[in-house]
Amino acid sequence: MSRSLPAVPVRLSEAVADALSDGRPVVALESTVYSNLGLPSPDNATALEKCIAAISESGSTPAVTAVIEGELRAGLDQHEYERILGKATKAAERDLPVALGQRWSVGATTVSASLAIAEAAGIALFATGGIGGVHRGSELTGDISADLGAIARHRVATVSAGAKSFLDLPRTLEALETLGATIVGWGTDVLPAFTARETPYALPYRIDQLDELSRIVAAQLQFGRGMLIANPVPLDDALDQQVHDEALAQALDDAEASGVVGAKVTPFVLGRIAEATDGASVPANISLVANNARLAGRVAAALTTS
Ligand code: PSU
Ligand code: MN
Repeated sequence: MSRSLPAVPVRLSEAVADALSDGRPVVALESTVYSNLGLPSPDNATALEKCIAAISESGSTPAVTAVIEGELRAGLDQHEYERILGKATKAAERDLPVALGQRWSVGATTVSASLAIAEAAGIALFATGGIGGVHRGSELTGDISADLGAIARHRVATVSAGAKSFLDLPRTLEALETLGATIVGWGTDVLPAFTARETPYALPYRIDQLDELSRIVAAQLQFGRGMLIANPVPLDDALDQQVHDEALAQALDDAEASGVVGAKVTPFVLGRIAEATDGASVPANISLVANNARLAGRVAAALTTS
């Protein structure tokens, strides 16, 4: 006799619940990148507004994920946005049971947590900035983001501007392959790295047509698994490569010297890069995350019309 598992409890906003029950397109967003852990204030609010607008303009409904007052949420009401923009606790997928059990007031969901929530809600597309991955020096520290396994495992397609530039990018690609995560480049042959459009690392597939991309996503969803769509930062907003590389080298040195480890590494390094580029990394960051939200919205819309 088979018994079904209890469903993961996700509270949907009215707009998201209506869209899902009508079969209209929905795009999930994470909340860590918009919190004090991702972007400095007030740029975080700008980024969130732009992502929401980009999804709406594409004809899809935005569903920001978060933990609020001990509940998993997909879709927040306007007055609730300020909760995630402020001080929040980082919640990866493994933290969600604790966030529920301890009734966290605000948990900012990372990529892995957002994917778990999106899948439970039945949302097929998810947009973020740059995913977490295999950290440099992981052969010693073992630091590999839970984002990677979550991208492969959950039945949701993720749009990101490749992986964050401070990661070990070749190992990140290898890990995605090992996990069985399908990965395609949107208009690119190589892996983009966040504020950089290009890296030397080839992707297995380049896709240039939206209908082709949406057919691939539809097929992937039939397998009940997830995939990564690597979408380069728009040309005009990419960070100068040399400026970026210098800031990154400094940020990584600082992280090591300060003994930062674990979940604190990503927020620390992102903050140091913003400082070292005199804030130039921030407009690039806003542009790429909105660009990903737009593409996710277009794919979600194409999926429902095909
Ligand atoms: N990309 C950004 N800013 C961020 C993150 C990604 O531009 O803050 C967050 C995402 O939520 C991602 C998380 O899931 O960092 C990865 O953290 P870690 O490396 O600790 O797994
Ligand atoms: Mn980590």
